[in-house]
Amino acid sequence: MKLLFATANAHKAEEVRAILDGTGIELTTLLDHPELGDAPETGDTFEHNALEKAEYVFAKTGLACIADDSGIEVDALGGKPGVHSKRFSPEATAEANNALLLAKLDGVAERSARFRCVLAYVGPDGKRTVDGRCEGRIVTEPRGHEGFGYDPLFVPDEGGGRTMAELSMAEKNAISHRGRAFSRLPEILPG
Ligand code: ITT
Repeated sequence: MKLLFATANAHKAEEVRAILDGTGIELTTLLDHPELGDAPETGDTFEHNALEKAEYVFAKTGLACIADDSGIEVDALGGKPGVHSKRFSPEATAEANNALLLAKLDGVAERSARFRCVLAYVGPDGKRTVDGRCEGRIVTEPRGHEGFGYDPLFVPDEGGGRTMAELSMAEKNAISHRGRAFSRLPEILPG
């Protein structure tokens, strides 16, 4: 089956291709289709934004589409940055986002957090979502060079004390919010 994944994030696409390896599902992404432009994400929830991205691309192509909206929720910050994870800092780079998060948690002992991912399918037969999460905590110094985004700051409960950025992609996919959401992809595909 062919699916158009409404993402322009090359790291996400690489992770998801690895998760779906061997399933017979073939993905193209917005990086393969620059003519489709950027998918909008204007909502206050992961679910709204995941559906919005997939609906945008489905409306333009008529093809079966999926999208993932994801981010990190930090309990001491009332769940921020959440849906605004990508643009947490004015610079909106991973380095600046991570530096801002560490600054906001300076001296804070309660460092629990979670990654969340909502995966949406939109196709000729309708629209459906599933989600995945990964619980953990924020460290005080970045560690590791794998992955992307907030991975160097996040120690998953199941990672043996390593940050997400110290896990291989296969190890990350086995426990991550995205790995968990995409393991449920068959639930939302046409029967
Ligand atoms: P698309 O919308 O094009 O898919 P994006 O990067 O904008 O790509 P999101 O809107 O879902 O994706 O924002 C997710 C942000 O949350 C992302 O830019 C990272 O800052 C963070 N994030 C999400 N998943 C992550 C992961 O697995 N590891 C580290 N950071 C992650």
